[in-house]
Amino acid sequence: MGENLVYKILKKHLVDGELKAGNTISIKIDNTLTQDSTGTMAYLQLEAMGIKKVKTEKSVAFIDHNMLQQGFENADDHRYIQTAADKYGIYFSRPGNGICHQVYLERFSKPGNTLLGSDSHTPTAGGVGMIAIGAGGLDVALAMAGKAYSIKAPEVVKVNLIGKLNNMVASKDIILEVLRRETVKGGVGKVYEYGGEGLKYLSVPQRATITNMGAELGATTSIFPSDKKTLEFFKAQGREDEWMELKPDADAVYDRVIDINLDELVPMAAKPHSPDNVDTIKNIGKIKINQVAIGSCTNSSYEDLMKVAQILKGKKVHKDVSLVIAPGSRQVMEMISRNGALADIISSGARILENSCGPCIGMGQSPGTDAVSLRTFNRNFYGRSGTLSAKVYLVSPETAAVSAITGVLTDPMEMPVDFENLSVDRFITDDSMIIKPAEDGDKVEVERGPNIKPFPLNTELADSVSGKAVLKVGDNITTDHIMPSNAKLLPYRSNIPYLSGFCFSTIDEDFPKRAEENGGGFIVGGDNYGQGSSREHAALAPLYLGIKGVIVKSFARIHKANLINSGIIPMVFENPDDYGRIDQMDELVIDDAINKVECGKITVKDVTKGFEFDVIVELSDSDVEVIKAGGKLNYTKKTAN
Ligand code: MIC
Ligand code: SF4
Repeated sequence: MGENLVYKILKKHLVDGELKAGNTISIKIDNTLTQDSTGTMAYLQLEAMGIKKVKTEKSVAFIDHNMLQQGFENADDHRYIQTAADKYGIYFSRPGNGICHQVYLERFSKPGNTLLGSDSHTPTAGGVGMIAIGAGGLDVALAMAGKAYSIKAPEVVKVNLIGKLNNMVASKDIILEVLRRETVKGGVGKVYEYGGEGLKYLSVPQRATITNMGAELGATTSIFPSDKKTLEFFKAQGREDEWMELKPDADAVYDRVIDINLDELVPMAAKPHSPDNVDTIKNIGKIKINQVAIGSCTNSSYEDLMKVAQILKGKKVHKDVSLVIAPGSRQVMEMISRNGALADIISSGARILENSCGPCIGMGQSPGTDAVSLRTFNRNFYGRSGTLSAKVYLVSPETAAVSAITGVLTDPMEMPVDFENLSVDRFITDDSMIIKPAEDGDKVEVERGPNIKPFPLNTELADSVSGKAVLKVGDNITTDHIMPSNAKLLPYRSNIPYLSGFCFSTIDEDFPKRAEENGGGFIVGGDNYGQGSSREHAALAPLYLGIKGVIVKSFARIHKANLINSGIIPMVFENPDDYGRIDQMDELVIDDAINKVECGKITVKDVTKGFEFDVIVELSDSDVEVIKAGGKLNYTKKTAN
């Protein structure tokens, strides 16, 4: 039986466990990445581990999220990360060099390697054949300290690409189609491996759009083979010595195969407020738009911006539309400035932002009240843009640029352009904004601003755990609901006491006060709880407010791991109907908690209503120890002594 590409790479990196779908395995991590909004926490945790130098092949710290510097907080965090990187042997990509995933793809990616990143879109690097996984900062810090990373061996879904995309249909439309079919929770426990004859028409940046937004499926990661197209990209980046061919066996076995006929695909959009709420542009109709935003780690490559420039050339942005464009990296910005494409963009009336996440994470450019915003990004969760009443549609760069001209949502096939010069033989490669770490880290002093506060630590699991169900929420709660990010909050990512005051604030302003007044307690939720970002703040803020356990119908992968790392018990209703029997503020009690966590099933008493229900706690053996110790940092310290 032939092997698929995912299992070939996992096999090479296997440290522990049997490589069979559903089993817990641990794998060696070759590379790590962090960005600033999760990085401060990751480096504080790395420092707490007391190691001298990272043990990975290469680790990189990027600054791309918190770039507004409205106060001293961002600049202080950048300084902290830069000095910590210098001390511990980590490469540092300076603010202005670009979005972590775009720069990683261009300058650091390596086919066949494993990458763990403290950002949920780390799978972007799967576009060149890496196994690239998003995780919480603590797991990334542990990988930097040389520890293997534990995951469930995934099921592998082959996405078989047939035929060729028509002009004005984009690789964004491929991933939107996959999301339409598979949904935002369909990918949990799976890796999507792309293959088929359609591969030969897709460039690395097009592939990276797909692996990037594969995060929205809830998947562990997504991957493409490393082939001639990949070699072209590595040559153009001046890194052909880092390329190697990687492909599945001809008779490779998959758990499932889905076919996508590229010839039949048409331009699509994800409607508010979920990336899987997908329909064709034609079906949605010509709705009036107020803002168009082009950029983010999904769609800000040289190829994307060349297309945008050629659509905008000689045209003007509609008078009622604000068009903002953020190139993905300094390489992209420099290339389009030197070849004149930027001039075409500027003369259309577009507004140019710096090379960073920007509006994607609510750092500026919030739409107006009730505004419709078309974005080439990957997430349109409620409130993420910074404006609660805004309606965000996720689209391709082609759809975005064409609609910016017409002022209404427009199918780009109505305004075809014969694109040229979408690829180059040689990118401008200038790594002067990537700082190598010090040879001798001992001499480096880590600089800490007053915004950096210690992170909260849990206590050992008690034998009786009780408290009120201080919050009851529905399905598909995102980490943007749990711990919102916007220009006002992002500067406080290293200050959990402050942030916790805004926990769940977009849906229930009183939650932090209620949790504190009741000494913490439990959160009750529906399906796919914690989807989206890898931010461990969505576990640390509840921990700070005293939350002891979360009881839901199902969890998203990264958030569940972050809860475990914080020592918060992740529980899943054995019978989902019990969800309906509990009301907010019911008193819940777990007796004999330590034994129950060990055996994987807990009986919870609803004292208010006078009934009992069972919940499943699906944990690996070491996760059980982590929960008992009150979180992974406590556990790591305990096992080190
Ligand atoms: C996001 O896209 O939500 C972020 C901001 O990049 C996050 C990380 C964070 O919350 O800091 C992610 O995707 O993990
Ligand atoms: Fe940045 Fe947005 Fe990408 Fe997250 S999804 S890394 S905020 S560009």
